[in-house]
Amino acid sequence: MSLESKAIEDINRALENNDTQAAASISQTYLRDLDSIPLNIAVTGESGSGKSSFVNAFRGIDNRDDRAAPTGVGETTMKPKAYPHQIYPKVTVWDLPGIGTTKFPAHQYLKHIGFEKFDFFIIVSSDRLRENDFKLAQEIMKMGKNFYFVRAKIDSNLLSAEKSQKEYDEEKTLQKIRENCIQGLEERGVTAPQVFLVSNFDLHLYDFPTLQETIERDLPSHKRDTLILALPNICSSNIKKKKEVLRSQIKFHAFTSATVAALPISGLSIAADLGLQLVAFSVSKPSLS
Ligand SMILES: Nc1nc2c(ncn2[C@@H]2O[C@H](COP(=O)(O)OP(=O)(O)O)[C@@H](O)[C@H]2O)c(=O)[nH]1
Ligand SMILES: [Mg+2]
Repeated sequence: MSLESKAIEDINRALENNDTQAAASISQTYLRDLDSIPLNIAVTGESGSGKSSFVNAFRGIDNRDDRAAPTGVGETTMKPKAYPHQIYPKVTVWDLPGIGTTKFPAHQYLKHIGFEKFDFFIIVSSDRLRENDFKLAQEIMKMGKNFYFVRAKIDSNLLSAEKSQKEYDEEKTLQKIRENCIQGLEERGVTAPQVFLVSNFDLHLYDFPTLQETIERDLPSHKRDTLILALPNICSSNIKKKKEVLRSQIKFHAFTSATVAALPISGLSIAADLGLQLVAFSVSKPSLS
């Protein structure tokens, strides 16, 4: 049962017992719990692959912004660095040290960065997959965590292909890169690898939207809403999803404040009205335009 359904059930039970105060308190606790659900996203890979740029893009921040993770030549992260979301600080994107720069083999590297705290990993690579990428994938798999491969800088790969190929076809080129990556990973024992081609400078293009959907699908439901609210507004479907999540939370805010306001004159009829209001909100999902 989702946290939301459980809260609605408990509120209804409290209202059936005419306990408006308990109902208000369940609603308040539900909202507080939502705010405190942490989501920790690890961004790893080789140095120079585009990790820090991905962290920035994911947070909707330009590389040149003061709040951005430093990027470019010579910008090596030696310790995991946390980048909390500006609006939802419980969502943290971690810029991890490039695996090659630490000189640790993959399993020690994962211990060193404290892999347990992360909900999932993004392994960023560019141009071609390297030995460390395979090893990282294998070790993360062993530790029972989810990971996604991001082939960054796909914009520059396409540009070179366009310049060098006689009959350039963008879709075919993308498909070929995707297949090469998947094949390479499978040959190294990574089962059903999930590969996404991304330009950190244009997240709405290529595979980033599919990456988002895949992560959302894989996350437990109570973490899914946390992720959706923190994602950058790269397309209208993101904005619609955010609207849905906020709409679901608004009914609890409305209910809490209405119940608290009603408390001095609490009684069966008021409690029943409030219960109906909550149920009405929970069953009616107006279509979004
Ligand atoms: N064209 C292009 N360049 C990128 C992309 N992502 C990163 N870069 C560039 O690649 C270089 C290394 O990126 P950075 O994020 O610092 O890599 P890190 O060392 O893995 O953190 C920087 O000059 C970035 O501007 C991308 O998607 N497309
Ligand atoms: Mg970096």
